Amino acid sequence: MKQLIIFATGNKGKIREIRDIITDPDTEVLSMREAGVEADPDENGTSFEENALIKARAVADLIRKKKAEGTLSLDTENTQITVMSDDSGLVIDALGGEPGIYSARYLGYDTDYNYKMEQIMKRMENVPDEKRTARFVAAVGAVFPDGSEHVVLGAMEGVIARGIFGLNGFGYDPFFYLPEYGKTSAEITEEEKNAISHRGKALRAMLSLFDTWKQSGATAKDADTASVLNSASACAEACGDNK
Ligand code: ITT
Repeated sequence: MKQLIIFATGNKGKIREIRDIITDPDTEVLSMREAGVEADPDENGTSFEENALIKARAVADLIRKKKAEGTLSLDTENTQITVMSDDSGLVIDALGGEPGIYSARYLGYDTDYNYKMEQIMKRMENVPDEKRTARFVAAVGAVFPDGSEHVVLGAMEGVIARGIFGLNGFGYDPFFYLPEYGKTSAEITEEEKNAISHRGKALRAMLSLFDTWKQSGATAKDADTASVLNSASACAEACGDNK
């Protein structure tokens, strides 16, 4: 059986990183646009995990509907389709967890990120260095070929800088300072970022869960991956509080 992962995202920065993280040559990765199954569900969950599942479920439902209608424009013969999604954001401790699950929508979905970062830095002008801690959080959701739903979390710890540095990455990367590199996550290479990032950790955990599922032919338990996530507890706290 061929494996096809359809990623329920319209974010080009995410999909670029996801393609670099999924290195298995036997697994094809398509964005929902490439697969012709674009969904835009209301992300009305109260946590990263809920929103990730809302997105994955919406695309999986659309695939099921299109299959039933015979309008799915994909060659699905001998192919198992898995839908995955990523709901992520920046959790800043000094701002009570903001922008959190609202990171994409913060100050307007289409607002320039330099402006968003400048506004956040203004709000944090008087926050001393030691209190500028923050983390990127990603929940990767999935609907496996048997219809079972799964979600895992990953986090990357850092500090909000006092300026904007670097051209790599996307979104809030240019002011997210990584003390161990002495650089922002927009200054390290994509390879370096994927090795330590929230998305890299969560996606690798999900892929390992998926491997277990494929090998056992049964539904693996989400709890199996808990030990894989480096910052699982810190992350779960941050995500849980960020409502
Ligand atoms: P999809 O829902 O289509 O996947 P989105 O951009 O709307 O795309 P989210 O609702 O998950 O996705 O919002 C995530 C936002 O969090 C993203 O738009 C960035 O602003 C920020 N973000 C997440 N991961 C990031 C990263 O690795 N680097 C910089 N910013 C990131």
